[in-house]
Amino acid sequence: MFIEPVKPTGHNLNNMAYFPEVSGPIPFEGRGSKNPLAFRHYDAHKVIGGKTMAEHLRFAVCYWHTFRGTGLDPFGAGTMMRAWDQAADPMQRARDTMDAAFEFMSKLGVNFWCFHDHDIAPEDSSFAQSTKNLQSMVEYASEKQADTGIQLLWGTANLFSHPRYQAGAATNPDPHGFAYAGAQVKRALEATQELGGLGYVFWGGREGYDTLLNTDLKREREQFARLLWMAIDHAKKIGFKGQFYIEPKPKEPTTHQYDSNAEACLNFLREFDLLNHLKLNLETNHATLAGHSMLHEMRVARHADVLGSVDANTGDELIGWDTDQFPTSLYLTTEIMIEVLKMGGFTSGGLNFDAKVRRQSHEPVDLFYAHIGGMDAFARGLEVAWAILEDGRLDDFVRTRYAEWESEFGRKIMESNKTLDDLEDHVLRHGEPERKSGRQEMLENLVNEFIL
Ligand code: XUL
Ligand code: CO
Repeated sequence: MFIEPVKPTGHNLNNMAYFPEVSGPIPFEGRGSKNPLAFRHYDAHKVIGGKTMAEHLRFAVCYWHTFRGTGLDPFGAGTMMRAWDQAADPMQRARDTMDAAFEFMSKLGVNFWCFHDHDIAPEDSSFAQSTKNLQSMVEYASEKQADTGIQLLWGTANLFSHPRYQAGAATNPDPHGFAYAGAQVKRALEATQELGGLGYVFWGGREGYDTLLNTDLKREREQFARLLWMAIDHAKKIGFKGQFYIEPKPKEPTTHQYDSNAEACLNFLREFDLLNHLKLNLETNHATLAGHSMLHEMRVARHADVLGSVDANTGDELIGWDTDQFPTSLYLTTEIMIEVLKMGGFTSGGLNFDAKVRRQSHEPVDLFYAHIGGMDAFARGLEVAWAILEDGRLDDFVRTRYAEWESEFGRKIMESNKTLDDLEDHVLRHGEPERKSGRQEMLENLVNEFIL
């Protein structure tokens, strides 16, 4: 079922102070516009194939990078100017941050957001107090959602930052560590439900190992599956109907992460009978780290019916780590949107900008430039993808390339009506197969025909 998004404009813009450069909402001005605070391609109401751009793209802003990211890197301190992160009291800071978040999202004109439990509410001296903080911030967020019409795409628990998870969360060698993770998942899931969240993500940042010398890999994978099952059971108990996702990533911070790529996730989900309960939330920079293109990951997931949602970002060609940059390549966004269109569009999922501005882009207004660029790149990618699919030559080429498999001989092989003896007989009668060009360059030109 397609979930009707709220109108992208008309949000309540009263009381907004953190982004004075933008009186909002960001307007659509079209291709010729030279205004850096306007969309050139993203026209929320433009209809493509019976759905508006807003309905196709389902943009979400991520809370962690956008409002909590400091610009800290392994070599230097935070750089970001963030007026909402100044109050001495952590709960006041949390409320200020949420004010800034909803001001930003309203002005940008997105319909969805995503968060980790401790993005929105500070961890405190005890689990009970941390839970109170979370509940209080969920109430605050609930009001903001009602005021603006912005919906929660998904929630999650941060099971990787605190030192207690240094040896893993679900995959901790100590069941006490596992219990802490489970308790956190329970509360994060309940928070997600209370906010009407459409999904819940598991990203196994510490669910892997640094060295096999100290690791019982078999047991850890079983533990990971156990926690997922416990979450599914709890969802049933509390009536949470949202979609669960697992987000593949091969490494960083661990040397090896168990949910390393789409195919490894599929194997894991099948092995532990979880395939009916979780879909994949795919992220471009994670695909890159796994040595795959995002297109590969998307295609694998789509064919297995587990393509759920996308963390929209990109890596850097020269830096080997997860730089989480905003996506600007039209090739990338076109490829992603081809897969989304081919699966019939998002249902519970969307495009979540799990991306951060560069350390030198430290002013709040840079957050607007970053998201506007990403949204425009995806809007144009959607148009190009739609045009390529409508044109049909790309699909036709692939169909023709495999056409012989529809012949009687090809069909019989696949229907198990042929043996190796029959194949030898075929070769003896027909000799060498004819070689046909794969036409890669011609097809690359065809894609360019639509992008340029
Ligand atoms: C980390 C990452 C996470 C998940 C949510 O690489 O992508 O932010 O998306 O935990
Ligand atoms: Co992510």
